Amino acid sequence: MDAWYSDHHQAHDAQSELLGGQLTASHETPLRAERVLDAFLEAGVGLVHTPPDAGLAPILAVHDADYIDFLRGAWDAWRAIERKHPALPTVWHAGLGPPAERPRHIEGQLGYYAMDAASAIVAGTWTAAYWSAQCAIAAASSLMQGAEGGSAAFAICRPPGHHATARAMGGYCYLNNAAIAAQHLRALGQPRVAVLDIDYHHGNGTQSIFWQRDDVFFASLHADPHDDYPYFSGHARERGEGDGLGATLNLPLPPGTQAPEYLAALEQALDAIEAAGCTATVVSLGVDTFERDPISRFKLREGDYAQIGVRLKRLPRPVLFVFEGGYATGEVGTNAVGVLRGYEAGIE
Ligand code: OKP
Ligand code: ZN
Repeated sequence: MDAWYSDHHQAHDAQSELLGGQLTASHETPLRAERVLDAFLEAGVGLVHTPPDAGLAPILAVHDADYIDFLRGAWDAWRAIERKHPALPTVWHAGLGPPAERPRHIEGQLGYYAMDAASAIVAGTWTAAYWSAQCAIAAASSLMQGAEGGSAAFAICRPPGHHATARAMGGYCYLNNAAIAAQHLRALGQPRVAVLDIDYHHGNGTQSIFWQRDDVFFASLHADPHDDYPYFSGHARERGEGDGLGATLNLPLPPGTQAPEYLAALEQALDAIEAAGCTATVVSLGVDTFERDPISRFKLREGDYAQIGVRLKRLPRPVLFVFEGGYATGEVGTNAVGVLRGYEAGIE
C-alpha cells in the first residue's frame, strides 16, 4: 500500500499543553509523523505521495463553516493581544443553559470552539491541519481510482483528528481527518463506510459527527471513559440516535489491558462491521495503546501491532489507514507500520 504525507505538518508545533495542572511540553510533536514516515520507507511497504490540493469542499462536508473561519483566523486574532505564547482556551460554556452565542473576543471564541486546553493554536496550525486533512482526502481518492498500490492506503496525518467534532477542536485535533475521509468515500460512491477507531482514546469527534447517520458505521476500542480522556463519551451504552441508532459501537477497556483482551474486543468490532454490510473502511490508527506510551495505560507490546494488522484483513475493502495518536516517539513509527505490515502479510 502507498502512503500520503505532507511536510506542512511541521508548521504546527504547539510547544505546550495544560496537563496535570502544569503547562508542559506538548506530547504531540512533529517528530511523531517523521518517525512514522521513516518507518514506512524503511519497511518498504509502498511509495509515499504528496497530496494535491483538493480545496475546502471535502472539509466543509464535515465541519461547520464558522468553525473553519475561526481556525483560519484564530492565530491573527490572538497575536493582536498576545505575542509570545500559543493560543489556548481557558474558559468554557460547559453545557450550561441555552446554546451560547459566539463571543466577539478571541478568548471567548477559543472556549466556544474547543473542548479542552490540550490543543494550542500557533502560527502554522491551520496550514498543518489543512494539509493533514488533504493527506486523508488524497488517500481516499486514490482508493476510489483503484490506482497507486491497490485496495489499501495510509494517510500519515498530523495533527491527528478523531477528537475534533463538526465545530470544536480538542485532544490535539483540529480537523477530523478520518471523518473527512469517510465522508469523501461516501461522496465518491461508497454506499456504507465503516470507521474503526483503535486509538487508545475514544474517538468522540468521529462518533458525534456520524451519531445520527446509518451510512457510516462507527466502532471504537478505547480506554474506559470512567478512567481516561475524553471522559464524557465512549461508554458501551452509546449506540447512536435516530437513523444512526445501532450504527455506533463502543468497546471500552480497563487500564492495564493487554493483547489477549484487546484482540478479543477487536474481533467483536470486526464482527459488528461485517454484520453492518459496509463497503469500505477507514481505520483511525492510533498506537498510544503501547505499553510505554507516556499518556496512556494499556499494555500492548511491539509484536502485538502486527497481530492487530493480521486481524484487520477481515475489514471491508478498500481500507484507508489514518494516523492518529501514539506518543512514545522511539516506537511510534515501528508500531504504526507494524499494523500495516501485519495487514499486508495477513491471510484472507
Ligand atoms: C489525542 B489522541 C491524559 C490527558 C489527555 C489529551 C489527550 C489527547 C489524545 N491524562 N490529554 O487521541 O491520541
Ligand atoms: Zn489517543
